[in-house]
Amino acid sequence: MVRKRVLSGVQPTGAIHLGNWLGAIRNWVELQENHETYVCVVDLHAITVPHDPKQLAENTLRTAALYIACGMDPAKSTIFIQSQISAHSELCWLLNCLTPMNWMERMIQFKEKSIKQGDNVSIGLFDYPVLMAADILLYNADLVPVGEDQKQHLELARDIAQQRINSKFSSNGEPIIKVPKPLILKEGAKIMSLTEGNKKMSKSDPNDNSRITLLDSPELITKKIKRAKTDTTIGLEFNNPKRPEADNLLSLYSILSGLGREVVGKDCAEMGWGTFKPLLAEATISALKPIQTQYNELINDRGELDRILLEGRANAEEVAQKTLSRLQLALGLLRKN
Ligand code: AQP
Repeated sequence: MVRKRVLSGVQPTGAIHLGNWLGAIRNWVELQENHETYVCVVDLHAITVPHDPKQLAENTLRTAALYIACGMDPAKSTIFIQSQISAHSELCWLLNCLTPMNWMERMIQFKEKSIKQGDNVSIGLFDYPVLMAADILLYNADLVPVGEDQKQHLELARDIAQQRINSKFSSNGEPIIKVPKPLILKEGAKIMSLTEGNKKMSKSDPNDNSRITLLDSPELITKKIKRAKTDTTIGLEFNNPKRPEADNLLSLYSILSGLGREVVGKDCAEMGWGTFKPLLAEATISALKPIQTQYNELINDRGELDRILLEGRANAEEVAQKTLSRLQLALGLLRKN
């Protein structure tokens, strides 16, 4: 049976945290078992906001190593760095010329992210969804795992592929570009900030205490959990909108301990925060330990990491160049013989 192709990625905008792992990378690890999985570190997206070049290079490498440490298997998946495949930027330009401005003006994430940047909003940030469309369309992805915040961007990629490319430029009725579908995952884990229960955990939150990163030491994890925002109610519960912190920390505990929601819901129903927090800290430290061990091995064996990324790059390059050439031809751009 032909396996469906999936594409996804994370921006190296900071240290990978529990939200990135539980909401994204963990799902890829399952998907790679019966899908053809392409995952990249989307460093070109990371430069759409102000960045430190040294930090970006380091975060890019760390993110790739963490994909593998979390269980992405180079023998099953293609793992690569976005900017090393020039076709992403080239396709982005072609798509820019085909995408109506008013489609872009509707993008909610741009409106939200641009507010954060004040006067420093780049054209790249505005163009982010087109670059994301290029990422997806280059690899003929059948499916793209998307959370609520990325649904609109995937819709844009589908509209560009269908309405602006296939229906306008196909000379024989055959699609030039595959139109991807969203992959809505069963149990989408949205992890919230440790310091504000209604805000998602985020790499770029200026408050380090708002997130637990996958490389935090046991001491730091314990300290961050100890400081995490709580309320004055005794007993923890899921789904009480007035208690977002309780819901978030209990959800984290149910996933990280492996006990599941039903068990922890019962076990913690009458527990005070002082008893609960050390349990959560212990579960977090244990869950991250194997990842940290594998990460340390890999990051200290640069030869192996480079080899994996080079192989991923070669696989990705082959597919990406074919798609790019198809569209270049369809648009009337003369190709080299
Ligand atoms: N808090 C979260 N809970 C669940 N999933 C999350 N993801 C991010 N935060 C959470 C998922 O991780 C992937 C990474 O996406 P991204 O790097 O492209 O950007 P993002 O969603 O904007 O992630 P961050 O960590 O919040 O980064 P910054 O601060 O740079 O914007 C996506 O699949 C996302 O759903």
